[in-house]
Amino acid sequence: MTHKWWQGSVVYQIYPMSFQDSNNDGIGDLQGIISRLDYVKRLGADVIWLNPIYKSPNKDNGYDIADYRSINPQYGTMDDFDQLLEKAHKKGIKILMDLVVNHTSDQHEWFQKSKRSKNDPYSDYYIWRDPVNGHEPNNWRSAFSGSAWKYVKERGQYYLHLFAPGQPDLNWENPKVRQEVFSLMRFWLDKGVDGFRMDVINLISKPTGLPDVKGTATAGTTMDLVADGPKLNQYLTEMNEQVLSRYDVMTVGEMPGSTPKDAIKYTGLDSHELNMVFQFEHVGLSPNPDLRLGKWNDQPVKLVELKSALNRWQKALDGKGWNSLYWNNHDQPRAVSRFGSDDPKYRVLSAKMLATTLHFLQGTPYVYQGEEIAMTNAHFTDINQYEDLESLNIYQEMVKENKIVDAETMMKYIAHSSRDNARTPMPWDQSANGGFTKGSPWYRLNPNYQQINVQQALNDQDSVFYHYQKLIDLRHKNDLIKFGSFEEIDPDDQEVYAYRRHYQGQTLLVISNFTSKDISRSYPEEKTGKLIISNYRDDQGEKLRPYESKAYMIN
Ligand code: TEU
Ligand code: CA
Repeated sequence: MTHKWWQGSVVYQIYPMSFQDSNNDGIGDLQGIISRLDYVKRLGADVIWLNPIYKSPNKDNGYDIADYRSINPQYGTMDDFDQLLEKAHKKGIKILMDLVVNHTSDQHEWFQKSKRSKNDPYSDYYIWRDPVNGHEPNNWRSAFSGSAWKYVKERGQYYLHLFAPGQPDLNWENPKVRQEVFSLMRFWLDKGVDGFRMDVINLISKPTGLPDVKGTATAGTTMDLVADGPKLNQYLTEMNEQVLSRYDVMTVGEMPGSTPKDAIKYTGLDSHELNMVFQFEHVGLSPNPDLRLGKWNDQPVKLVELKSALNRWQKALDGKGWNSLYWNNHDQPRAVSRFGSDDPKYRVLSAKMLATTLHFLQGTPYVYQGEEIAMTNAHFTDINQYEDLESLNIYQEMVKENKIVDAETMMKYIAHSSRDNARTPMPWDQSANGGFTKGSPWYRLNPNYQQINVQQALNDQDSVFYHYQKLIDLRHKNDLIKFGSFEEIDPDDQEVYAYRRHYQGQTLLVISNFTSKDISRSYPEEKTGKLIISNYRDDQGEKLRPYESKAYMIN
């Protein structure tokens, strides 16, 4: 296979609401992003993925789109967007848009018309069902608590919403819906955007007959049942034929619950659907043993399980598909808090360790804003400090309504797992509100922004930022890092994540101590290899210090 540009690229993810405010209304915006393009360039990223910036009532921060062809005024205008695209392209940075087409907002014109009556041209744009014995059509649960169905009087029917009630699921069975989606994709591609990150794209084809979840119906078991539906392949093939194949773009499908086998089906090097998927295995580890609580827990991840998840994907896709590599994003707690240590003593060391471990795997790495300065979880303790509907609803459901856990325990789970950990505004410097805004920020900053901010990182040659810069530079210059095959080492080692990459007679050996202890390990090639990166100043061979991470190139 010929190498594609996106295989050698590093993506920087921007959450526009929390990146940089330019007009002091407290909300990040497009001009703010433009003003920070040089920062992204300095890091070395090739592509920016923008979370949704379309018109939206923001029930789910833009993942509820009311108009796919207009910019949310809080972010600016279409003119601002065109400027961003042009300026990014001039600097050699590509722009990836978020495509959210499993559902729309209930404010979208299609839904407004669809809910009016059963005899409207839009009536079949969504998934409507009659009540069954006066109840919901099945037992499916929404990802954001409660039933996945909502009753509408005008039609005397329920509509399906796998996410919030303000996010009705589109009916992909309807060919008109598919044409609408393909047409809006062309609208953005014709403007010159460089591709799409496709939101929950493996949920668009619902299982035939919409059967009940067997056993306990939870958000998680509902998603597992709906994922990878019978017509997903058909829809993605059509999308590729009618749209994607006509442009040189990059696509990544967000696919909760998908396995390497599914990923090869949709992203296989000779399938013509998507380029890569976001899989969830490594970010879904250590769920709560109580199914009803799902992801809400406060237990650390076991290294052996983490390696097993990541290595499985590395081995399965080698030569057959392409991985996307990420520790965190706008839906996940901060990487250093979850997989490393945010204790000030180890924060920088462990963040660099995580970066090295991830960036030397095979695939396209994604850096989520703030990860490059090792931002931490916010450690909020009061439910009033949270903003995201997922956290607020789960607290209401588990503590107030069903009394499944006490408030204090739930607050620990939320502090550990909430998406809000990723959504605190970007701290640029030590000034008020971290230089994010001169107004009043839409969401509170992480209380540690005086210590952890971009200015501090740029002024310190040993910062996490420069470590990422070096990793990205090494990837750009080195075909082994881009394309080398993967070999796992000691999968049962509970303290060290080590692996090898091979390419045209060269080997890369990567060794990371995931603990805060001094330990000792030996690997044969270490003595003959050339150290290419480390998070300590010197190399002590077999001795591995807390969170020590290093890589050797062996010719
Ligand atoms: O996320 C889909 C998803 O499966 C989960 O990550 C989910 O949002 C939640 O975090 C489970 O705990 C995508 C978007 O990334 C997310 O921001 C949206 O809220 C969601 O789809 C709905 O559009
Ligand atoms: Ca603003």
